[in-house]
Amino acid sequence: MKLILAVVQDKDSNRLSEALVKANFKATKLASTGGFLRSGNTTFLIGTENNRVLELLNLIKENCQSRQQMVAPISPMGGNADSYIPHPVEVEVGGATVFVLSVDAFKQF
Ligand code: 2BA
Repeated sequence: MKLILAVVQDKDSNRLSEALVKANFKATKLASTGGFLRSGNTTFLIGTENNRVLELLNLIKENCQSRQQMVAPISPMGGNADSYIPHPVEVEVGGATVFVLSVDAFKQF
């Protein structure tokens, strides 16, 4: 068995949830925050059999798109805010960041 951790953009989370239910995958959704942009995203925990991992990865790929996002620059620590000229930077976020972990045991009580 594998545990798939998928960090996706909030905009894609409902579509992905629906696709998971339709394809009979069981999932848990966690509200999460990106360490870099510090904006909300969604982390899915999905436990599945080894032989369905590829199907699941394709489903995540189909339902999560990449988008450009502007990053508000952070003023330098201890710097002079008056002389600081902020230059917003564009970054590409997603489609999805996915980790595939082996599961030692799976139990439900
Ligand atoms: P954030 O950390 O908010 O990152 C959003 C996007 O900002 C990233 O998109 C990437 O394009 C850019 N970025 C992140 N760190 C950067 C840095 N140090 N310098 C320059 N640009 C940077 P994605 O790579 O698609 O990541 C989307 C979200 O997936 C991340 O949101 C984070 O929540 C998660 N993530 C990505 N890689 C991860 C990792 N290795 N471990 C845990 N979570 C990860």
